[in-house]
Amino acid sequence: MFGKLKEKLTNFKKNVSSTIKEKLTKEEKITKEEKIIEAEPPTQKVEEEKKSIGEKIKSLVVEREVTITEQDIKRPLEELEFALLESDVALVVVDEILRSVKEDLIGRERKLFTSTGDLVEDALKNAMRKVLSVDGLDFDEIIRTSDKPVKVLFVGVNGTGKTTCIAKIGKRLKDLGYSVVIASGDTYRAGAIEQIDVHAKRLGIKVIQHEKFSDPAAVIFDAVKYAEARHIDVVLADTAGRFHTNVNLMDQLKKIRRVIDPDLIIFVDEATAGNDAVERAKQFNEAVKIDGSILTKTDADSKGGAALSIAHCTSKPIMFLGTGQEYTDLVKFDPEWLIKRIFE
Ligand SMILES: Nc1nc2c(ncn2[C@@H]2O[C@H](COP(=O)(O)OP(=O)(O)OP(=O)(O)O)[C@@H](O)[C@H]2O)c(=O)[nH]1
Ligand SMILES: [Mg+2]
Repeated sequence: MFGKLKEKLTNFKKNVSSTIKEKLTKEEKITKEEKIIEAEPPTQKVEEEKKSIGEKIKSLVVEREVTITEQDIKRPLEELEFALLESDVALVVVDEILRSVKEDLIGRERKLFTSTGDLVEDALKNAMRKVLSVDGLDFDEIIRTSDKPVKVLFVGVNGTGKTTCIAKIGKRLKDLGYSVVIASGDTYRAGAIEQIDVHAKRLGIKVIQHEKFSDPAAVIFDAVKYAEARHIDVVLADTAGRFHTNVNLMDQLKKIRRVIDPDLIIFVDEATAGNDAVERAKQFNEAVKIDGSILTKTDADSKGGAALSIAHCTSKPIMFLGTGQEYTDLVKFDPEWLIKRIFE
């Protein structure tokens, strides 16, 4: 997960560290030269002096601090910018990360025994915290506090993992003690009704389904009525994959939203889609106003760009990450968890 991003950030750390090391060495050299000039007369003593000079310089420099200047990190920052763009991090997020890292590092005084790498890592982590943390709803809090049944609608383009997410979340909610019903709202794709049926049977969750090509709003409406009548806690509503460019299908989604009035609309996309996923999230947010995102297939994503960008670009939190094909491959999103993953 995020292997390439990790590698690129490590390079940035190395670059800044070596720049600062060079700077220190230069200063040490100057000190050394000063010391040699002082060392008079040029006898055998000078040789001894030279040998132990390293030790002496060390103690001199220990007291010294090296200040990181804008010039020191100019090149490494340019390389970082390129690396982040290459990792599919959205432009605004790249700018925000660079701004934050710069602000944190420039003017920082690095004592000899503090590692530059640690300083840089802290600055990067801090920048990531800023772009990953947005105000928003906590999934579990919504489920706990909303009037029942809580209606959750899953939207997104084709094949991103919506149905699998519903199964995973259905299991998670059941394990937490909630009762769940699934609305088979993808009445369009061949095999979609059967697919969710298989998941639901395995998990022991009731599914409400209609005929193929029937109105998805009607199916989801029925599922809500079913849940209301039986005091079921949560309705998880599947929808057919659709592109934000398809006006008719987006209108259909707006109709579903009108009819159902969901408590949560969750946009699902695959982390591997990078910038595309972020752009789509923005479009879906404009069309139906999403409450958060789920990024799937993070197990196959080495770039990490979508994970770093999607919350900042939609101002809506990432709620979960899909980390594989098993029902348990679902991680509740926490910026610290992701940051740890990137730097561990
Ligand atoms: N590796 C991996 N595969 C996943 C993950 N989530 C879903 N998948 C796979 O992605 C494929 C598509 O998943 P679906 O859940 O059918 O996607 P969908 O968005 O419902 O697709 P449509 O209904 O066709 O729009 C399936 O083969 C899933 O097993 C994940 O987190 N990791
Ligand atoms: Mg589906």
